[in-house]
Amino acid sequence: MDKITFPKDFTWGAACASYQVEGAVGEDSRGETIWDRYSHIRDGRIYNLEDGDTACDFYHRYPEDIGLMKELNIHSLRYSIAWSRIFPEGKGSVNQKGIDFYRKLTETLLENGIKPCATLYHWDLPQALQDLGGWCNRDMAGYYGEYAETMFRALGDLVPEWITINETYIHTRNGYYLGLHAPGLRDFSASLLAGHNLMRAHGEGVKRYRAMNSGGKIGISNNYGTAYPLTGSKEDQAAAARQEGWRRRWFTDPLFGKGYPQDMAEWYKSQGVTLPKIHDGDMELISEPMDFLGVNYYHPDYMYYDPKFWPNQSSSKLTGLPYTECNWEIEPRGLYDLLTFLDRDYNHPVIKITENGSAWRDYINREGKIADDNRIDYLYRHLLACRKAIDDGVKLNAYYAWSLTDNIEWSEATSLRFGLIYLDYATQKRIIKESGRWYGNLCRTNSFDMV
Ligand code: IFM
Repeated sequence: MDKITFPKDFTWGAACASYQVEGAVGEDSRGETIWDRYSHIRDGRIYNLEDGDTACDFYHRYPEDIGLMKELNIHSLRYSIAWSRIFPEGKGSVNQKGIDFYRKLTETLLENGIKPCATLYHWDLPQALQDLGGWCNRDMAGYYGEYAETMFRALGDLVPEWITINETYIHTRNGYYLGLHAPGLRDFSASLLAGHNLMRAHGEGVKRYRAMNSGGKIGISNNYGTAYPLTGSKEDQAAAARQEGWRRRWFTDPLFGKGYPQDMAEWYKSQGVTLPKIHDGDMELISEPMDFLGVNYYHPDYMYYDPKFWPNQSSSKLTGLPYTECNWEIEPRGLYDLLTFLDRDYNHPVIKITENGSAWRDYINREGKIADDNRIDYLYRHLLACRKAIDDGVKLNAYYAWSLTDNIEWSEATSLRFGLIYLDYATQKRIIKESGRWYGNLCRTNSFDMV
């Protein structure tokens, strides 16, 4: 059987995020986050009125999860730090217990031969900062800078790779525009302003990291979904271009020194959107050179002209492809196209896939196994796309499966399972899924069988 082999030194990882796994929301002086506030309203905005109060209890059970990672030979864990464990009020005095937790977690990874990759912000903003306007407040970039520097000092000797911000597009779209995530706003102009400040915060993080000369690497994780026109009509083509303009170029061009895409800025003005005010130095800060671009990819966007959807006038539709439990179509060519577009448009950056994966209705079968062949199939097809992109010159050097374990999928809470490891939330028992075993074999051999 032919084998698909990856370059030597390729990193095979798995990812998770603080709010989604940690639980222990009231422990060790952790401050309230926007997700605690949002989920505790219990008006039906979260599946089954759930919350992340306990989640996977990773705060206490991380040694077990790290043990399972070791069993699977997973090389690296991408985890995130809860800002509110470090600064319960978002700024001011440091909570040493928070630092101690992340030091212990990071040391345990290293003791098990697992490379730490730490994300500084994965959506769980301290509520105290939301009370000051959240990401719409320009001062946030400075508060973030203080927090980031505190973490670089606390963990810089242990963590070789840092991610500043997770998914500016999804966080601002769902949290500030569509009201689907915390903090639950519905204001497109506010979402662009929040995005501008998140990208300024990213720049602050990169700048402060460089100033410390610690020798590690730093980048950002963006969420992309390659946009294709639903039909060949001019209207659908323009709708797809606008989606690409918003989801990809708006949140990537500035990072690489290209400024905001002019065509999109003009479009937004024509739709009555208030664009973020750009102050002197903002664009330079945002484009502080980083070491890699983190790519989170799940599905394509097949777009059609939809005049009712303000302001982009473009919506997506399912096209008949197989889809996952999230109703996300499975289209590996979207990942290949995305990787090659990013390589072409941003001067061949080093790329890490910092998330890719699928949710399915997993269950424990009569043999006590989770036989999730659909997840293996998804991984297989997307990894073939990665290999092809590498063959075509893309500088891809890491792949992180989303996710290590099933976890709290934000507003969908426990209803969507993305893990390589199954979580029985009632007992907190973990069971490695068949996909986890398949992935483990890939981590061990750096290859998989072509079928
Ligand atoms: O669970 C999320 C993650 O927190 C951010 N990226 C997408 C994942 C699946 O929706």
